[in-house]
Amino acid sequence: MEFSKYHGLGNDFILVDNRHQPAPVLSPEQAVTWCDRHFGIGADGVIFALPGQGGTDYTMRIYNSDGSEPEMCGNGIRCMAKFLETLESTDGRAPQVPHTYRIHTLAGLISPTLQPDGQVTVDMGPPHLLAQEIPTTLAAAGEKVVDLPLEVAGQTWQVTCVSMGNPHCITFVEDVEAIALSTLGPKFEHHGAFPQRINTEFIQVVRPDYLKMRVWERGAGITLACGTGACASLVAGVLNGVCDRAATVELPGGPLHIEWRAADNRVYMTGPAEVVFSGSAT
Ligand code: ZDP
Repeated sequence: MEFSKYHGLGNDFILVDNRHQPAPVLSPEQAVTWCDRHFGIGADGVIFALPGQGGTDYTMRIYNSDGSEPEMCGNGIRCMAKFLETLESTDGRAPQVPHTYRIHTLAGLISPTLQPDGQVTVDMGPPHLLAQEIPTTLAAAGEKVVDLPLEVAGQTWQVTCVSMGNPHCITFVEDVEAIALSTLGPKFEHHGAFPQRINTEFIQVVRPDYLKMRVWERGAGITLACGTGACASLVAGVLNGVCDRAATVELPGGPLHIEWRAADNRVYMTGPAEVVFSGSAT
């Protein structure tokens, strides 16, 4: 089976041309094997480019490296836009850049735009802030979770929760380097307050327009970058009054530009996506 390996700031994915079958051609178990960094190809997830539905150009499905299926993936959808550009070019119908794809995801319609400089800007849609939309039991249904206490590992953390289609819990800290991510991450991920588990971001506000982030991803653990997490973190920063509506979010793998526009309540993410290699696997 043919595949291509991509990364967005070191958050790496195996992309599969699934345009001619209605369902992913790999099982979640096969995806786990492919993602293994020692016994497989190695990746944080597998992404399938499927036929569109409901008037969209394509559908994106993704499995995490543990085989679970998230609703959305910000770095992954930038990779998918570049992958589609290559597939269409091979078919002799290269898109004219700038070009916007309409992509159906489990988080609804998401629109990445190929930019002339090679970066991809994604209209990530509006953030969802109500407790039941995260989902979390940290507040009553209909209420937001902004700067509320959460007990993890014998400590009280002040957390803010944001859904970008997938769930995120954000904590602002003095120094992200001082956070014991590999021990704290799983405790947040599996905390009883999050019935669908949770992606966890620790954020250091360097300046109102510059945030530093480290992430523990649901189903994937420590990754070098998380697009939905960077978007959720900027929204959390605005809700807490600690950052501007547009900022650079520095991840271990590099910077993303994030903007939560007041005019339309939507979040826009701009960043790179690169092909690494293509191959075939069994
Ligand atoms: O929500 C989840 O289970 C995440 N692990 C999905 C992947 C998110 C990602 N890192 C991103 O960039 O948004 C790919």
